[in-house]
Amino acid sequence: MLSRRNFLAGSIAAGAVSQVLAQTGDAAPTVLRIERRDIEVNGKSASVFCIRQPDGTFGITTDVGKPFRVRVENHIEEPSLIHWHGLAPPWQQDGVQDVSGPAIPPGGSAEYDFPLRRGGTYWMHSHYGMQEQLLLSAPLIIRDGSENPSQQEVVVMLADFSFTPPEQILAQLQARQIHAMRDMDMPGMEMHGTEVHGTEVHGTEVRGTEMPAIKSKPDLNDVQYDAFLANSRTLADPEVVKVEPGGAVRLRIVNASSMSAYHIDLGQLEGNLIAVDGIPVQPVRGRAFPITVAQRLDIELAIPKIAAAYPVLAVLEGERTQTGIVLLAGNGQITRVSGMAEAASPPLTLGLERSLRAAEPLADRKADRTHVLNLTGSMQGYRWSINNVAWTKDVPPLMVAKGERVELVLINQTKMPHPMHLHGHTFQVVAIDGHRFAGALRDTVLVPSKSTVTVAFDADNPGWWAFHCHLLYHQHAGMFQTLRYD
Ligand SMILES: [Cu+2]
Repeated sequence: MLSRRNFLAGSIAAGAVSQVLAQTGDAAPTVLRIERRDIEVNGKSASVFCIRQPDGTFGITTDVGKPFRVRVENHIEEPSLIHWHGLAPPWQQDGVQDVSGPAIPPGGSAEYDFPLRRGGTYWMHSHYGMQEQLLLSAPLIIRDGSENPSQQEVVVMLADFSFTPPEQILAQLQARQIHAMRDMDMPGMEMHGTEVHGTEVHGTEVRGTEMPAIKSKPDLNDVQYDAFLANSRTLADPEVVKVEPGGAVRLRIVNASSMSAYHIDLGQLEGNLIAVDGIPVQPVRGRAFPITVAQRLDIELAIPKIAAAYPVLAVLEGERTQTGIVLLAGNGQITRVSGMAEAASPPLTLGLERSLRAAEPLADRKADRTHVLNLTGSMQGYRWSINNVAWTKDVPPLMVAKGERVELVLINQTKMPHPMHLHGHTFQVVAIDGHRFAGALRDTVLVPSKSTVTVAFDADNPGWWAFHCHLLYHQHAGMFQTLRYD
């Protein structure tokens, strides 16, 4: 056996995980290849990434009880690393650049092997650089036996797409902020440390905290995308999934977007929301459900007996733009669905979150430790931060101890919403703006502007774990922290 110390030292070198593997099993791993592929968006070809098996299957579908035994092969021209979003692997296999392990070099591979304790709708994505923006993500579905065999499963991966490379998008965001700083450098307009993000996205108007007129309105969508995709396609040429008239469908919706939140619009259908972030909730019936970046929704649908097309749409938060797929029952007619909803959607709220109740909540317990985390932002250089610290490897991790019940109080002091994600653990939403309740179990929670959300988790998976805003450019700019315990 490798000692833990040796293992940690070894994990700096590629191949450490496979050393451990040699001791644990010999069944052939599932191969996942990180590859380039061409897709067509708005009539133009684009080269993006993907994660697929040698037979072309995107991502992986597996079962609880089976080990997650995977070999990731890097077939692209740059290093990469895959994070298993929502799973609780040993931390060295969590796939976060600079935290849990070395990147996989071009032509290299890495092995993963850990038990799957819980079923649900998860996903995988690059946690290296900004590759996630280039669609380096895939579904990760774990069946647990609760599925209804007569129910057809439909996975919908949502993504935001830009022809502009992510590095350039970030540079533009930074340049716009600096430009805005200069514009704001005028008498009576002082900058304060936080809460100065918020230049107008579409033009030259400068907004800031000193202007009371815009205080009530959160800033949304600080990147302007060229397209929004559902299973890599726009509504100009959507994926059409054949379903049975009178049949049952389980939608597994994954918001794999880098920066964009949506309202899922089921149109004339009504659905039962049965799980969020892969974990069962007491069912909620509805036609519209919010989904922020990195979250998942499992929705059961009863397809009417009438042969028809039933679009499942995702309307961009605060905008009219929409994407989606079409469920086609029988020989129904497909009519073209516009890429624009009739009216702009509202900003996401915590209305649904407040009403969600975990099917199996955490045991009732007082917190042993509470961390108050202010979500902070500075316009200068597009620097997003936690407690005014933009993360580097030198930032001390949050301290917790094994066995503790930990609460994180997330106070959003900025004007943008932040979807906050904890690695390696599942947390429960236990308070919104001070009102306590036993909410959903999740791995990613929306913290709207000027709101406070408290989440609780049991420190039962020692290691070094990331906790960050899942908006790609916020995370990259420093709204990132870690927690670490033995
Ligand atoms: Cu953020």
